[in-house]
Amino acid sequence: MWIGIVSLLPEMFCAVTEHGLVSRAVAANRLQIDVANPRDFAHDKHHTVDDAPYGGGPGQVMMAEPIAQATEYLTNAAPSAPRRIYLTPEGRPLNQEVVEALVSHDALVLIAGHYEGIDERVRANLCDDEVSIGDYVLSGGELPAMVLIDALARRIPGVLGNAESLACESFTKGRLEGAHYTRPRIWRGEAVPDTLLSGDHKAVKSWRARSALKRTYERRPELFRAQPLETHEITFIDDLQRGGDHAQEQGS
Ligand code: 4H3
Repeated sequence: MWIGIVSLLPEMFCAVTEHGLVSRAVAANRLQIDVANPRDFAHDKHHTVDDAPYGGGPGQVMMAEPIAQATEYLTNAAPSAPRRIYLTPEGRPLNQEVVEALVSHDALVLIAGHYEGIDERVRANLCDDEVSIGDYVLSGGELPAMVLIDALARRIPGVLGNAESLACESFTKGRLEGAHYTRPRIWRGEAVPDTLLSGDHKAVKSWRARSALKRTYERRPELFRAQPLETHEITFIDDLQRGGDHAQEQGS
């Protein structure tokens, strides 16, 4: 996968390109990242990239031409026609489904704005998509772009190692993850649930499914709308509501 980034603060992306999973994806040649700075495409003496908004009011707006040229430079550098995405609170909410759809693209250009935002004509003519990482406003689109890059990188085939495998993730679709434990077996007086030590793979699998279900029921019950409860899950939820859940015991 190839990702181009339009940003006034290119150095910020070192946070992902030089550390962790994304840097490994780049080193393994499964991901290429190219950054273009609109300031390098501003041809006046002061390399101006922002101006006052028409109609007045506070703040500045990113001028159309420098962003357009940076976007077009990256579009030409891409290995195939990129999907061009503006990061903005007005965009489609990012979720795993959006990540899975975007990772199927060979090339993306992510546009990070600053100030009050970018000139509307760039959005209308040079962007194919708008994505939001949540209902809050940030000072720039760089952090949302990095959030998207991380979420994409871990879905590129061959990027996750064995230790981070996705084997579990697919079959718990539409549920939060359940509880996880590692050594020591007793930590500050608190023991790991017995089932997880039993060596009974079927029992462990069922314990984990119940742990995930309990957490989803307690914290994000609206997730059941998209991924409805199956019959055996309803039985477990009924048990939970009755204050039961004896099979689960501690820590779920
Ligand atoms: C995205 C971008 C929040 C998000 C962003 C989000 C700065 C967009 C500027 C930049 C505009 C003003 N904030 N929730 N901020 O994904 O270019 O909003």
